[in-house]
Amino acid sequence: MSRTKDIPDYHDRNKDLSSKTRDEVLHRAEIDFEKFKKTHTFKFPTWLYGSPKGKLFKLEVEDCPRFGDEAFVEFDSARTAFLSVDMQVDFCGPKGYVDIMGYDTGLTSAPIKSIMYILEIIRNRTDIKVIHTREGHLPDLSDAPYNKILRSKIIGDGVGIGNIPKGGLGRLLIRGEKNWDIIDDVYPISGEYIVDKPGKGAFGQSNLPLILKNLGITHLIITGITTDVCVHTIMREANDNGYWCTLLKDCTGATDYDNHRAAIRQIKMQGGVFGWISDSNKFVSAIKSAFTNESH
Ligand code: C5J
Repeated sequence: MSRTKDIPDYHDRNKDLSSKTRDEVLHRAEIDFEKFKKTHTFKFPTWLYGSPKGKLFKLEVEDCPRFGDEAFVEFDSARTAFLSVDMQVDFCGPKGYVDIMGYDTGLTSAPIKSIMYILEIIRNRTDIKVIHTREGHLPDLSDAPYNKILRSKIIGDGVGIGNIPKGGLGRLLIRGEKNWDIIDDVYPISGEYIVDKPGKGAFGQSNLPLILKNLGITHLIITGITTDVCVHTIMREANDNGYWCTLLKDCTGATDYDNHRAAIRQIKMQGGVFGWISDSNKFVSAIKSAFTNESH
């Protein structure tokens, strides 16, 4: 890829790391490994990102590095984003896409209360950035792969992406329709970011990477639906791009409970193959002790 002096390289997501020598990175990994053995904490890497700009908070994570172990992750609040993935009527409401496919929206709406609780704390007490995503397509479906259109029509018994179900609010998964929008309970407020994406992931075909980079984000708290599809895809993409990801397990849900549990378990493998698992109570405790010195 050619670069000019005047054009910033927005795609260089590992700029911080690439400015270090390989020897330095390997040396730091040795130091941080020794620190982890003593503290069971993934310290915020100031050598990589610089001094904290907000408050440091320390979150307990589950089953790390092995099942049954307990560890902690340090976050700089100013470099942390809270992601609420696809909390749309289409995925958790009546006559939405998931409902029309015949799945139990009781499972996908289960995390709403926990997400509301966390959002209130973040909005009122912290400088953590909030980013919402929405999955959806252009009205002419020009951004929808044919395989997705066809499969959705088959599973919906003739009513798929772009169709209006009987008694429904609008065309399934189409941008601008009521069913496509985020549910009122967790609707974005002024100052928060909304990312629209045609796919399950958000790093290939949306402006999420640019927003994260421009905000200087290093760590993500991930919530939303569904655990095994969009949430997992985004977490995997973010992890591959160097973001430190933590999923709050009670703030997510899937169309099948076993899939939800398996998706959580997959993340814990290999010492945290895509990041870490925590929950809303642990997160609120961490925030409260960092921002107000009161315990949960
Ligand atoms: C799905 C999503 N399940 N938001 N989308 O198709 O997880």
